[in-house]
Amino acid sequence: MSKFFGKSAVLVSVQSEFDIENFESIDELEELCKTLGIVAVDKVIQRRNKADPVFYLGIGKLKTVREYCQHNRIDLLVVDDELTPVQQRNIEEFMRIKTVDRTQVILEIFSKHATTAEGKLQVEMARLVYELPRLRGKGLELSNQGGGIGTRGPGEKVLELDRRRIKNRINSLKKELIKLKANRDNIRKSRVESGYYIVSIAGYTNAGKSTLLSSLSGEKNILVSDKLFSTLNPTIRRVSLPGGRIVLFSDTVGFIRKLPHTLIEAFHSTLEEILYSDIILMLVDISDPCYKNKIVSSYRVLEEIGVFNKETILVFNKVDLVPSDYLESVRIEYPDAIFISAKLGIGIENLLERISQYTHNSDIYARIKFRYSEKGNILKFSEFIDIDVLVENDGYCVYDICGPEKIVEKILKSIDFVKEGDVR
Ligand SMILES: Nc1nc2c(ncn2[C@@H]2O[C@H](COP(=O)(O)OP(=O)(O)OP(=O)(O)O)[C@@H](O)[C@H]2O)c(=O)[nH]1
Ligand SMILES: [Mg+2]
Repeated sequence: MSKFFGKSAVLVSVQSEFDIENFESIDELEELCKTLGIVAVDKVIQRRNKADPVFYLGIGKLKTVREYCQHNRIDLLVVDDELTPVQQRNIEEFMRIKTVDRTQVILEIFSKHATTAEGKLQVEMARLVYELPRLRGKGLELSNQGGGIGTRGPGEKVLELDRRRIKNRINSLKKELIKLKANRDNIRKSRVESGYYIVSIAGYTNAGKSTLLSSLSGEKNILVSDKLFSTLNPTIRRVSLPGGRIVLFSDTVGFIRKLPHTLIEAFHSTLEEILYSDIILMLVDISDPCYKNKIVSSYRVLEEIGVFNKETILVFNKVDLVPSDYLESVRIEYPDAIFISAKLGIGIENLLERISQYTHNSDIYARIKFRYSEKGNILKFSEFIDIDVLVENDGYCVYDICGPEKIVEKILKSIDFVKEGDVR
């Protein structure tokens, strides 16, 4: 259970005149809060060009919020952006209730949902990087007792010690994560070298990525939940395409608007799974009225992790939740997209067909003539390539094979070929 569970909160957001996205941003913040069990009692949006550097909201607005909170026994203020350490301190002193920002909310969700050793370390790292410039409290209070300007009070020393401790911990976490990354890189390298096609399912949190992986692979054991950020670390499964060819699918951490930088950095090695795939499925929840903005911010995250010029298929999910005329209008607007319901299994064949098309376009072909005794060495790749048997007798075989470049190359290198005239 999160430490904020059951708290009633007011959510505040600053929205500039030009920023149409922010209305949705606060609704999204409400969803994030719900994931932690926080009850959003009210949402306040202030229109101004920029957040106030001292109090985030204008002081007049903040006063109104303070009165509201006092009258309604609100115990938490949640701010829709990352606050500077100064803003956070000022707001808390002024409001006299706990104040958390969007980054803290997301960090808290991540820390609740991290299950793997790597995920836990990644979250701890992100949290410490966030907390380091915000250290205060005991240390600072003590330092006020410590003499006049220019002298370092006892509190400052405590603060300095805390800082050093956190920096040391960050450094040792970095080292541990580098080790884990090396391990992950090796596994990934052997996966990439194996030559199998890898499809990654990317997209906004809650778009239905894990549901899709579960439905494609037939595996029930994949965590699906209406909570945000249920999946943090990558899950990889084998999926067979029409015709029986096996490709690998990976599902990983979801995206969100204003994904905190500390998290992008900490989760970089996890997000890199997307970077090393052959095809990206960009999954979008069609039933979400803000899906267009979510598409934009998902592509932004892809850019941020360095994905350029990669085959990306836009896939609209949850078609079962929208009326058919609405669905039609989206189809017309996005003629190249695929429309599915991962939950009900609608449109899955089209999706697999599209992936098959891609794999066929990337496949390479070879006609090979080899001794019958070599047959087993070819058939062990049969899940990942297409084989057309042209000749097969006790002496030799002639096959047309087509498949991923690396696998076909591997076969060409390892097989003892029969030259013309060797066998009849
Ligand atoms: N109606 C409907 N609900 C769906 C569909 N696909 C997924 N859902 C629901 O959407 C919610 C989120 O699904 P997940 O598969 O956990 O989403 P995700 O993209 O993996 O989310 P994170 O791991 O949190 O990023 C769950 O409640 C699913 O049951 C669908 O096609 N139709
Ligand atoms: Mg998931």
